[in-house]
Amino acid sequence: MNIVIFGPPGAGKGTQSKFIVKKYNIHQLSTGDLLRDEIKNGTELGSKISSIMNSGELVSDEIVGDLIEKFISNENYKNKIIFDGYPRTLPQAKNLDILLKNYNQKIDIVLKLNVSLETIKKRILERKSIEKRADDNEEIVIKRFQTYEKSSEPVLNYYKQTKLLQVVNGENSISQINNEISGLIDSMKG
Ligand code: B4P
Repeated sequence: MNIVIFGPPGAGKGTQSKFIVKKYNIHQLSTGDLLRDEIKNGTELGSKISSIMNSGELVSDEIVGDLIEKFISNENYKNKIIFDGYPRTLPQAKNLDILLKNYNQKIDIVLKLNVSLETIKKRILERKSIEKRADDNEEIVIKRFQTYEKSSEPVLNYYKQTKLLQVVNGENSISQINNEISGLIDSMKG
């Protein structure tokens, strides 16, 4: 089973992915985490992308595409991935389909978390006090939200044309969302 979890910054993609990973014994592929690792490790790629991330823009499709291919091509993760934060653009969505097909896999469900900008601002400012992420401040969050609306809307339309898309109310409590997502996954597995 491969899952895509989709939604604005701070929607709870990472939070819900961690729960899904435990419950269904699959692996989380968070492009945000992979990119932050590159920055932390001081790689050449890391220095290239840190200013992009901290301005609220998206890193290029090529860079994230390379990062996810390493994961998809790994036999240990075959059909056991939750894509957290990928795809974020239409070319990424198309690339994901191609890559999965090349490795004899497919997406089984796309979960979209719906959350308002007001809620996102509140959550991200709370997270800032805990994790101290460089891109977690109000101004950048608004920019990230605008980037999301511009780049990700076509992704949503792309998945609307499939039968894979399931919309979840991301304003609910973490455990309510957990339950709703479990119900969707369980009913899909039949
Ligand atoms: P990400 O790391 O994906 O960051 P995010 O969208 O902010 O986080 P997420 O939705 O996972 O929120 P979380 O669960 O932590 O991306 C960061 C940057 O990386 C992007 O801006 C971009 O530059 C770059 N990037 C990543 N992927 C890319 C791609 N594919 N292409 C190009 N660039 C890419 O939740 C946030 C907070 O809310 C947490 O503190 C949590 O405790 C709280 N929370 C969650 N759910 C809650 C709930 N239901 N109720 C109350 N609080 C909740």
